[in-house]
Amino acid sequence: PHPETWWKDAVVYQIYPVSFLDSNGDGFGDLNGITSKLDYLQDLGVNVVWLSPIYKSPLADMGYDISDYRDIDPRYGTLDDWDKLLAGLHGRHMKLMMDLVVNHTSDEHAWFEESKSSKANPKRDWYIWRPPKYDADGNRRPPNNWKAQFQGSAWEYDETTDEYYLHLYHTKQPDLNWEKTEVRQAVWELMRFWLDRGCDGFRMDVINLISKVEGLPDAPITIPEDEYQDATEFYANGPRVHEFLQEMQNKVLSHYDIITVGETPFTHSASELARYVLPANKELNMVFQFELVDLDSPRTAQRMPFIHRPWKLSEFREIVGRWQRFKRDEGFWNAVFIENHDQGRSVTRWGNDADAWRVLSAKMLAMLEVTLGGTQYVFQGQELGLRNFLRSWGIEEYKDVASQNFYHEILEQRRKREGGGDEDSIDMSDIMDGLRMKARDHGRIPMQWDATGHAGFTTGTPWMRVNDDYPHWNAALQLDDTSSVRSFWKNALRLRNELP
Ligand code: TEU
Repeated sequence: PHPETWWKDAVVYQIYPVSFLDSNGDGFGDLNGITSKLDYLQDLGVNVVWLSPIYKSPLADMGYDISDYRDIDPRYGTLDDWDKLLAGLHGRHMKLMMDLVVNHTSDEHAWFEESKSSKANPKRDWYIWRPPKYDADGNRRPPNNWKAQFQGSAWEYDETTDEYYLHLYHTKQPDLNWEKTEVRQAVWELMRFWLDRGCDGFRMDVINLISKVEGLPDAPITIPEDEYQDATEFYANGPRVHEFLQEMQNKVLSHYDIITVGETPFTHSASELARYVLPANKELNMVFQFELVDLDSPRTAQRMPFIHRPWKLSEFREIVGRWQRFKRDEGFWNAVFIENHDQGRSVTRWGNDADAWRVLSAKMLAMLEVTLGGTQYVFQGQELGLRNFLRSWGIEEYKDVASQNFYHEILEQRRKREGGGDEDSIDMSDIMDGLRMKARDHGRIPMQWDATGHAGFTTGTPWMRVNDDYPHWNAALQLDDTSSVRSFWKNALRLRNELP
């Protein structure tokens, strides 16, 4: 046990609030739903709950687009409900971790509305604005060739001031300009707002993307037929990121006894990630590295994000082993996870979810996870062995903007290549195969509580279709069954706790 670094021994349970439990019948999960399930979580052996974003948001990227950092979206409840949830957790000696999404805001955030209103506005350079470029024919073009993570250009034109703003993700997620001292101060203040209200730590969304390379140069052309190019090397682990995080440590984190985990995509280099984690650098407790969950992605993942690549057990084992041994003596600390709200279900991807193997596969993966060194993360439904929904579900069942944009961009490309024509005549089966394994939607379907309508998730109409298997695959059945996946997880977590 590590009394002074309690977060090392923690079992963190990630809740995707919109899909956890709906207490008022509007089809969206909410804070009161979560509060009513705290005994379920405590019984499982959870010490910390991490909430994906519950702040005010137009939900263009399901809450990772925040329009007010200091309020709760009415679909999820109120600040009062949040206080009750916190009290319920603290009363059970559990802690609450919030999602900190500060690489970007929503375009509906007051800061952005001011910023876009005029070039003279004091908040103009809180975001990243650039004038258009013009090609030889006089057509208006974005300032550079960077591709957004959700397809298309990373720049959006705004008529008000005849300039483009940078958005690494959705057009409704403009990137904040961290070069600006006032922006950083505003972030430190909103962090203090939640910490002073009692929150016990942060998961920091894409925190390695906050510093962009000076001059925002064009990315090299890796795929000539594509209009926009992978530019991750110009914004992942950028020039000032460690300076910014040390400032955050100094101004905010060091004043509280909390847990911090950075999400650091597009980076498989362990030595690069060590800089965020090694205690001597005074930045974060740990990061989510993606080498393992990217194993079944093709090398062209920036272009074809949701395509599945066959993988070998030997590769899987090598990655796990290497990270377990990495710089242990210098205090590198792992975040152990295999699922989250951006991933297909582990039993489907890394095991076998057919009836004959599903329980065994889910238990095997649970055993792997709990026997690794690091802070343990469990994603909602993982403890039940929930699986991906079926290949037969049509594209309209996929609610994630990343799935939708990917599908439609490819559809459009193929239609052009075939000289226009009817959408239905275009073969998209490879894309549907990919989404069936890897879409973010599979982690986002409603929790399966019991065999009543909509799996007991809601009495209304769920915001997203419930998986078909819920009548025979749900928490109620598994709680009563000592040989279930849920019971295995509970015993495994208890064992882990008893034998550190
Ligand atoms: O995700 C970061 C991220 O880049 C990926 O894991 C993402 O799922 C992938 O690029 C999609 O193609 C974080 C959040 O976890 C995710 O839900 C948000 O959409 C994203 O940041 C933007 O805030």
